[in-house]
Amino acid sequence: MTIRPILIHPDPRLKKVADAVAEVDDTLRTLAADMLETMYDAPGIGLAAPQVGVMQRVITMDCVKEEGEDPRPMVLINPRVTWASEETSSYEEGCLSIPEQYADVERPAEVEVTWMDLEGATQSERFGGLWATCVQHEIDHLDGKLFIDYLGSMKRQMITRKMQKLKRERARA
Ligand code: K1U
Ligand code: ZN
Repeated sequence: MTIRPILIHPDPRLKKVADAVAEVDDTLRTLAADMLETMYDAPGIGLAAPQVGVMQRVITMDCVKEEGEDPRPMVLINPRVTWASEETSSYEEGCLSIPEQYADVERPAEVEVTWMDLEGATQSERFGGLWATCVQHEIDHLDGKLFIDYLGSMKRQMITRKMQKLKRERARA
């Protein structure tokens, strides 16, 4: 397994719509394993394939927070929201592609998601709490959308400028 570099905003690949996966093969299994390792290493609770420069509809998640609770690594291929609650909830979101920036984002509090697993079987589950926030954040990545796109343009521009500066500094180091 390999830790892959995570793209930092602004990057054109983070604004593109990712392609649906046609079949699960060894390349996809390697991508999924690398994404889980990259996510845990970051550390993060989610990761979408475009964040590692792969334009395919694959996400990983593990939102287990409690110490002593078993981890729940999840790989979701071609995930789609099939139902969303009218009730919303607000969570202070972060993003591994926008380091050290956080903002409150309001989203449906519960969602039902259908996806293909690594065996090629269709799965469906209702998510709530942090899992619901995370799965929506990750599916947004597959559609070229970032959490800062929910903010006002002033705040978004300010964060984008900070990220441009961070990328310049990292390139010089
Ligand atoms: O997609 C990503 O960029 C990953 C992102 C997912 C996410 C976080 C918060 C709300 C919605 C989606 C992250 O994992 S940022 C890091 C983070 O939240 C975290 C890191 C370590 C422990 C706990 C949380
Ligand atoms: Zn993100």
